[in-house]
Parts: sequence; C-alpha cells; structure tokens
Amino acid sequence: MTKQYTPFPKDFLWGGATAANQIEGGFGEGNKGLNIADVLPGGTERLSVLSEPGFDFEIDREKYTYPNHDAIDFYHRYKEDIALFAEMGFKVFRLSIAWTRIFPNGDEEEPNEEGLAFYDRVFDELHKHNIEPVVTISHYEMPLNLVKNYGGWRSRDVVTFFERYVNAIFERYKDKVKYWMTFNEINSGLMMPIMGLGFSIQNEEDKYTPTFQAFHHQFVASSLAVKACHEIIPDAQIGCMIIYAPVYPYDSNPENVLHALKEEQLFNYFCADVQVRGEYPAFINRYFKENNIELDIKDGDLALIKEHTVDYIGFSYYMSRTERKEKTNEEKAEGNIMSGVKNPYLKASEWGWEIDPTGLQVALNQLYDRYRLPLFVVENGLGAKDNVDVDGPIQDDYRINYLREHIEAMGEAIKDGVDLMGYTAWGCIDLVSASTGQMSKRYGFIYVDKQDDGSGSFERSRKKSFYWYQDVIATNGANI
Ligand code: BGP
Repeated sequence: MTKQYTPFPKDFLWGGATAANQIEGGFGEGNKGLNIADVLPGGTERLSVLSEPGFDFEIDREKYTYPNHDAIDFYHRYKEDIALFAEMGFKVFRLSIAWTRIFPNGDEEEPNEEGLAFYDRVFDELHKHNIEPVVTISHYEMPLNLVKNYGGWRSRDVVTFFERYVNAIFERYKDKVKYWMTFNEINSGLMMPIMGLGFSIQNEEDKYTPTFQAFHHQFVASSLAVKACHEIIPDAQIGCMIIYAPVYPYDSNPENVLHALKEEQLFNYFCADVQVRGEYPAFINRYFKENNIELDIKDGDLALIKEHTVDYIGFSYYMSRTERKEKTNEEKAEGNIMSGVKNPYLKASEWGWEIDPTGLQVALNQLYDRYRLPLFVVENGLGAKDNVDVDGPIQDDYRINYLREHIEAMGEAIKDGVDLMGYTAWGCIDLVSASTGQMSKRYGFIYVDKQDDGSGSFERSRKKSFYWYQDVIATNGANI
C-alpha cells in the first residue's frame, strides 16, 4: 500500500469533546450538588433565560423540563461510550469535571469522595483503552450555592473556593490527567454571563464594572490553577479555552474595518491576552475609561497573572462573524451566537450558524501569529437534526462534509506553519445542546435515543460519520 500524504503530525491528538452537564445525568447521585445547568430550562425558554436580564436561578418544576438531569446518562453508561470512542480510534477524550460532584455547594472545606471516585473510574476506563483525558475544569456549571449566596464570579471568595477545588482534583488525578483547561469559552461571559460568569445581568450597569470584576477574578483563579498544576503535575500542560470567531469587516469601508477590529479585540483577544501574555492589553484601557469600569485589583494579582500563563490555547470554532458599523435589522445574522451581519458568501446551519471552514484556517493563523503557543481545536462541529428512519446507520453526509472541510482547513493551517496539537470534534456522542437545552440539535458520530420531550431508550448506535471519522483517525487525516 502506498503511503498517503498527510499534513498532520504523527502524534496529533484526534478525539471528541463533551461537557459534564451535557452528558452525565446522574442528577443528585453520588452527593452531587446543584449547579447552574441544573436549573436552566430546555427549549425556547432557555434562549430567553440566557439572553434576557433577571434570571432568578430557581428550579421551576411545574413549568420546565430539565434535560440536563438525565442528559444521556453517561454517569451510568460511560464504559459503553468509552468503548465506542476507542473503536473510533480516539487518542484523547475531552470531558469536564462537574465542580458540584467534588464540592457539592462549592464552599465546603473537604471534597466529596463519591464524586472524586466517579472520575477515577472514568479516567481508568479511558486509560484501559489508551485514550488520554483532556479535562475542562469548569464548563458552564458553577455550584448554585456560589451563584445565589456569593454572586458568582463577582465575589472574590469564589477564587478561594476554586483554588480549593483545583488543588483537590490535581492532587487526586495527578497520575491520570496530563491535559487540562481552566474555563470553557471564558470570553462567553461577554454574551452569556449566566453560563460564563455565574450571574444574571439585572440592568445595563451590570455589563460593565461587575462583569469585568468577575473576569478579573477568573483571571486570578486561572493563574492560581496554572501555578498549582505546574507544581503538582510538572509533566502536565494546562491551557485556556476561548470561543474564537474571526471578525470580518463587511466591506473595505475603513469605518467598518475599524469596527470589526474593535469587536475582534474585545471578544477574541481580551481574555486570551491576559491568560497567554499575562497582562491586560493596552486596548482595554480606553474601553474601561469610556464605560466607567473600575476594577478592584488586589496587591499581587497582576504579578500572579504575569507569572503563571497558560501552556497552550484551546479554542472552539463554529463560525466566523461579519461586522459593519451601522446595522439594519434585515442584515443581522440571526442564528449566530454573536451579533453581526449576514455574510453573503456563507451558508448557514439549520440553526443559522454560518458555516465557514476557511475561517478556521484564518483563526489558526491569527492565533498562532499573535501568541506563538501550540493551539488545540477543542470544539468544532455541525448541529443538525438526524433522520433515524433508514435501514442501517443514519446517513449523516451533511456532518461528514462539514467536518471534512474543517479538517482540511486545519491541514492547510499546519502547512502554513501553525503548531496544532489536536482536534476534538464537539459532541462526539449526541448530547444536550447548551443553547437550546434540547437533544434534537445533534453533533454526534454516535446517535443516542433520547428525544426533546425526555422520551427514548438511551440506546447508542453508530452513524455513517462514525465509520468515516474512524478512517480519518486511522490514516492520520490522509483519508478524508
Ligand atoms: C459551545 C459550548 C458547548 C457546546 C457548543 C455547541 O459554545 O462550549 O458546551 O454546547 O457550543 O453549542 P450548542 O449546544 O448550543 O449547539
């Protein structure tokens, strides 16, 4: 057999990605405490909760169904799922630890042994199949007690609780986990503070000083985590994790170019600059001044941030974003998570997310040029409805096409000289969608029989894309 050319390095980390609250279920089991995801409703209510001010973080059992309470029951079925990942040839599996399994209320002195033991079992199972875990420490699921009684990340106390949590997990899993990430999509706090920063905006004012104070606390917490990780697990790598959507100016009007640049600075680079370069970027001073943002920065914070920066940059890539200074309503790209106008060159997914594989090559080049650190694409994928009404595997060619084009774009970026560590396709097994709280927006190579109304057997089955991705990994990206 002739050896096919592949741009991917031989130790490239192929795999898939998930988050605890979107797969585990096991609601209340093993002494797990309540977290934000446990009180987020599903369906259209979820989007309004995430986008409108004044959510009260109460469980309303009369009114809502809570998809995250069973999710896909990974809590009980992890062995079967990990065996399927192994069959696809995964080198890595990205998952998150639920903070509330380890510290059910967030502010206890001692960790919960049952929670620690659960992840021991999961990591052992992964290692049995030669799969390395890539662990997100906090993925949209702050303990509810910290939200309600402390005000989420606005409180400095939370930094202390987080430090306790990371120390407990680094000590416990130091021999089992070598890839870590601090906060999932940390910059998402700018558009979804409930998930990213653990509080609900009440008024316009909250978007400024309280929001950026919460970010500051996360930056301090992130540096403390990096410091502890390097001390406790010297052979581990710990990264940040951002949403990255390159911002294109709508046209060559310099006003639009400048506007796109400003959006890019604030959204794409603000958090990463602090976590990677170890300092607040120059551009943020003007934004702070113009919005009367004054931060309470304690002695030693800036030195800590400077000294303990991340080892790599993890990022999610779903779409690019196009900006013009003056927008009309018709031009808005409705489905995109971020504001922006429709890009006339791009098609969109069923949820209106604009599909732009070339944008991934742009993103990889931009990030590598700016930071010169290894990059890791830790989320990417197509949310789509699958048709189960077929003989044999679900024919998800749309998913294969999307992933193929994005993997090709990564190959091109590697040829451009970008140092790319790996790729974990989002929702490698169908899971609860973060923005809709529903099952019908599916990303997986593995179908899970669970429906939006909560019905279904939880049975797993392989889609066409399962076999395709298996071949991609087996040939290190040569057969796509
Ligand atoms: C990212 C989140 C994930 C995930 C993904 C897809 O922003 O980190 O948790 O859910 O987006 O989004 P959705 O589930 O809304 O389609």
